[in-house]
Amino acid sequence: MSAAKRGLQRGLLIVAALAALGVAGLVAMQWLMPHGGEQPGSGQVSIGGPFTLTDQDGRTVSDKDFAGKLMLVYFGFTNCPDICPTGLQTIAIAMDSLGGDAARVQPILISVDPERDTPAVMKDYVQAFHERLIGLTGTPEQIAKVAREYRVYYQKVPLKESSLGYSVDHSGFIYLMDGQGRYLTHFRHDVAPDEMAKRIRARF
Ligand SMILES: [Cu+2]
Repeated sequence: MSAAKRGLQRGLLIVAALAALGVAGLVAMQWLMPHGGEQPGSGQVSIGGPFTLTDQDGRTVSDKDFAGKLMLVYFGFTNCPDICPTGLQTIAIAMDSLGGDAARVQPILISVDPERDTPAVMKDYVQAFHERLIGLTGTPEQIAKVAREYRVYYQKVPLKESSLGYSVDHSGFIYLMDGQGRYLTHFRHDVAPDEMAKRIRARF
């Protein structure tokens, strides 16, 4: 094989490898950062889906129970040190600033730590943030299913030095879904409350 041909072949291999990396990167980005999928059915990765879980009073609830309301869906867990409290505080302030229109929005916390977050534990927790906040938990399988639908990453992490035993790493987006449970937009957990309220209002 001539040196020129070998050079060309190596060049093609590098191009192919870069293309593969690019595709893998895009897939990873879509998984971790569900950006741009503003219009349902636009060909973007779909976010959300039906769920059946247990609320903080032990009742079985499904996405259908919230039909007609905008759902503000956040995944977290009650032992979360800072990310969840920040996000939930923001949701609470945004809800209050919506005034009477807050009735058109259902904020929901879904636990990514179903082993520890029983309905009773969830009840104490959600009540501390807002009277309208609903806390949902379920079997590990139910939680895995809804997390998959919402493209939420979560992973147990052992904590050697803590009596808690483990923590749960999780992605921190807050999803806004329409009255039929379809994805509208999402917020970072550190979004300003007035920004959140403004963007919710724009969807009424
Ligand atoms: Cu958290």
